[in-house]
Amino acid sequence: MREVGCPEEDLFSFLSSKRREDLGYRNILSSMCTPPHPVAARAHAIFLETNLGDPGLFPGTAALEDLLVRRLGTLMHHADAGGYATSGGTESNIQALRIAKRQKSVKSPNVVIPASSHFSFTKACDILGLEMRTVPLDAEFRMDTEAVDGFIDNNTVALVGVVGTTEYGVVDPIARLAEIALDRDVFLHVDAAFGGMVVPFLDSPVPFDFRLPGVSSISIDPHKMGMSTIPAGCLLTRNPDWFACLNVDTPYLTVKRECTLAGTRPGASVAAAVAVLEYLGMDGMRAVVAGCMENTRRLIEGMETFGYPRAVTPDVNVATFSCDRMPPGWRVSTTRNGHMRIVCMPHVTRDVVERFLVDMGDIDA
Ligand code: 0PR
Repeated sequence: MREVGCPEEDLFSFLSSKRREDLGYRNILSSMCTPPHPVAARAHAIFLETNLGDPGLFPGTAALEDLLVRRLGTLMHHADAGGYATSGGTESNIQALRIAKRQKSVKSPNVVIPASSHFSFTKACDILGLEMRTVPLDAEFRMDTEAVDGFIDNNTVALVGVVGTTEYGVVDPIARLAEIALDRDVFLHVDAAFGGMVVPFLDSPVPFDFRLPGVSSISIDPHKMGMSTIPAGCLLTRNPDWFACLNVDTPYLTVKRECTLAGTRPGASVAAAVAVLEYLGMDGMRAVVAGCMENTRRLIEGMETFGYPRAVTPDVNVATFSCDRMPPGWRVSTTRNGHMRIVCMPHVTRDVVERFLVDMGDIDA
């Protein structure tokens, strides 16, 4: 550290210069994050110093966390779901598997997950000492439910399905997984970190949530399609009491027990998440999602006109292509199978899609 502090103006010109080194979202087509909605940014600023790790000091902010859980629980067709605001999909997935592991005491626990699952499950299995059993995908990159049964045994503590896969934007056959989970008496965790804020707002959403009796828990991230500030995730459970198995004593806090993974937790991004849901409502979210899906379809159509076929028709706003050319100045990503991947987040407007297609056309010309 400096012996003597630096003048504020110098400090901020230094910080601004660093910030200018960041890429603007304008040309980023690879991200599942997006600039926060203006009401999210405004709410965030009001709650900067709030800490949900000691909720008795911030009862107003804690009530907003409860409201977030109730709103997302209702969206998932279970207003009384248990839950808390996590730092994102990774923490939600770790905590869901912790609960599942606690619920079934076996010597060599394993989890059965699709090959498409997010790498947060690799971290979760490492931390929790779980064997990760990876189920292959079908031709459309969905978990092959025919194969699932063969991977489950008496040591299986959880089955996982994904709603809106990170790389191909497809939804696993959750209804079938829920049947298998009930039949084999296994905890079913649904990773809807991305798709949880998309699928419910589609014209004809496939059921994937607590309406299916076999679904035990759901990850859903406001800091992705919920346009909140970072970090804002949420883990929901069918039974609120399930969190008790994670409790540790916190004798000197305003609460005596805590089930969260993090101790100090931001209230600002939780207020931001609530702000977006309240401001937009179902109608507003439907409009945002309809726009993203429309842009996804237009992008696919445009790319196919250039001779770059889609890898799969996605269920959410993630488009993938057989295409090895990249127009300069754009950020796209490449899946593990070598497909070009573009996430049509709210900042990827129709204009952005058209500009991208013009640039793609130019490299071909
Ligand atoms: N589950 C799914 C289905 C996800 O897609 C992700 C993240 C997670 C869990 C983990 O969520 P957190 O990152 O919130 O812990 N998916 C994105 C990805 O890995 C995250 C991301 C977002 C990466 C923006 C890059 C980026 O620029 O691609």
